Amino acid sequence: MRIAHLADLHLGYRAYHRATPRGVNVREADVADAFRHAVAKVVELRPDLVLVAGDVFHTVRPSNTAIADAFRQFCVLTEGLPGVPVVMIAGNHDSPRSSDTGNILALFREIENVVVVADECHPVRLPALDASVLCMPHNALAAEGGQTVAMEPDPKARHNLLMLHGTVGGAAAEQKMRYVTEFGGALVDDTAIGPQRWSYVALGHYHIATDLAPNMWYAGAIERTSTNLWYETAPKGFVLFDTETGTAHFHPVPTRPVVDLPRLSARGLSGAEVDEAIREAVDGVEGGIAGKIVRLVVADAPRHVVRELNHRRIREWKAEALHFHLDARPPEVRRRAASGAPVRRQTLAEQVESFLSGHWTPSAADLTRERLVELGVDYVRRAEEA
Ligand SMILES: [Mn+2]
Repeated sequence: MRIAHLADLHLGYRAYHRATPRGVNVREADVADAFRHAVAKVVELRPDLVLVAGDVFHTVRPSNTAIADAFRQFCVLTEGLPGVPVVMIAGNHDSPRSSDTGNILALFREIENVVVVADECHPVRLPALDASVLCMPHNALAAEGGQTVAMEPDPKARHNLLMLHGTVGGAAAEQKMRYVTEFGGALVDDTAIGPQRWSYVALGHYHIATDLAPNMWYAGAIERTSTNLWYETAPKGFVLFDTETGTAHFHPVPTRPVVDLPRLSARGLSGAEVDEAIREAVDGVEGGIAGKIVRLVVADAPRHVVRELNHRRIREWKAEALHFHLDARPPEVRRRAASGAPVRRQTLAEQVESFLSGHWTPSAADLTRERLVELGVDYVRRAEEA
């Protein structure tokens, strides 16, 4: 049996306030394009089963464009693969906290051969394939009170598959995963999974395609939509696993180029010299920066040097790229008061709190400042702990 395993589609993801000629956010269109390519490739590969391991949508309330597009593509997928089951679970991004919100993925139940498991863990039996897929969506794993879910293969099925959306812990994960986790995921230990008991384990949540065992993969996202975009240097795509040979093949899909330029140091340089170093870095990008997502970290850049930079030129690069992030960072100094007593620098959480409480103006009327401060500080603390 050949299984196409996709995850973390994040349809409806938006960033950078740029629109296509049709008025769609450029990154939303990128993600939709990546999905279209993935669907076309899956159809071409003719698998026996398609698994989608959560975060089909980026939010619990995606735009109408994203919903319509997703519906159309799942129809293309199922019409291109007559009789092939498509089993999907919900991830943390598309699982509402309150059950009365209702899950948008339920819509896909209207498509023939699509099975959606949004809230509770249960096996999906596929008699035609003599297979059983134990589905563990985010809400079931993250349920309050630490509900323990038995992860047991079905002894009556020839092929037992496990599909879950969450962070897998254990020796292989510690060695292979480049960043600790996406926020908001449930944690599952790999010893609880026991990959040797399953024909295949399809994971979702971590956005970089990673094999935690020969038959246990994170398929990774199809575009760069994680909170750690700059870590996602590896190609995006999906996994095709063959249960007969026990082998997996990663199939990349085209994505928008992301360029994280080598970090510069402005130590001891004048504004004009830093300008020149930036220009060299930008000119060195093969094929130019047009339409790309670009970051350049300039370390040890004091405020007066940043002020002196050629901002007109920087604005031109910002206009040319889809996103040009000139990340100028001040020198790390231990400031001391006149008395010589050390002055404690504000922690990042304190800086976030004071910025959001005072300097920042809410960008939308329905934002609650207190809630935002609370979330901002919480995210920073969690990142520091991680
Ligand atoms: Mn995700």
